[in-house]
Amino acid sequence: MERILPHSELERARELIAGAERVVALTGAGISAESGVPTFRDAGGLWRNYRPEELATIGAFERDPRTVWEWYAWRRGFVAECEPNDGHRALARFFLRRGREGIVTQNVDGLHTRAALDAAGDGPPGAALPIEIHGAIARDRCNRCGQRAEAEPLGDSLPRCEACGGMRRPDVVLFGEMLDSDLLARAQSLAARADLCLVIGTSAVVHPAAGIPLATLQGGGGIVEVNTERTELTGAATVALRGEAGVVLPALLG
Ligand code: BV8
Ligand code: ZN
Repeated sequence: MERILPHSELERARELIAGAERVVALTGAGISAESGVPTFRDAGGLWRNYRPEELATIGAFERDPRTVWEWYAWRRGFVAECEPNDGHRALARFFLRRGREGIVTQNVDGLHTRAALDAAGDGPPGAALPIEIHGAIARDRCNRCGQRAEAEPLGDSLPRCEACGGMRRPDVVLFGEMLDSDLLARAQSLAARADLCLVIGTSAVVHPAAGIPLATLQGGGGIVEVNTERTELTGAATVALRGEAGVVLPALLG
């Protein structure tokens, strides 16, 4: 669905960006939708008719680790086939040009990182690398000692930590779990100091992530929202651009 944006709204958003000293972007599942990664809202029923909220929880993992592991193994395989889209690429190029990090993502699909490495070529990707506040699906973490490891194909027995024998789980934050406090503090401090927060492809209902754009508002900055629908944050946005991230971001940031 390619909607032609009202010229004035896009222009207003471009002026806000041009005038902003510090910009931060909070992204959600919507920025990966055009890469073929189902959003949380659309993912219900995709895998054995479960809803993500039922599986991506610490309770489900403790109750039935095998089912949760099989869901993550399926998602890993799915995501490994997906490519960053024009929205990821426009964002990566934008932050590389500005030379200061600013991408905070709720997504665990690793597509921002791949877009950053592609955009940087032989140069340093640093400014375009995302702060992955909900972790990364392609990594494992030990539930006991926290040791991280590259993901391996799921075998008959559930993966164990080489260091301590504890149970390994995908290195993502499940519902009911605390986020990594350093990553969250970095994201919140970037947002609090930002003049502008781009809120891209998120329904803005999951906390504490959804509070990040509010830190920019409290710091006197503004919000530009990019979403195909209205969200909880639309009312607080200085400019709300209705459209697909892969179409809007190149026009907005190009
Ligand atoms: C925490 C990683 C403290 C895993 C994720 C009751 C019990 C326990 C907890 C709670 C509770 N009530 C509230 C809570 C807190 C809970 C929460 O916020 N729940 C919500 C549902 C109310 N939060 C937590 O549990 C967090 N931890 O609070 O710790 C604590 C500790 C113990 C007890 C209490 C509190 C942990 C949250 C992190 C969970 N992990 N992901 C994985 O991915 O497998 S969250 C996951 O869901 C995503 O990462 C993301 O954050 C969220 C989905 O949101 P979106 O990304 O926005 O995606 P969604 O599908 O919703 O929306 C897509 C949007 O894109 C839409 O707006 C759509 O219009 C738009 N769109 C679609 N296509 C496009 C587009 N836009 C642009 N272009 C397009 N093409
Ligand atoms: Zn361990």
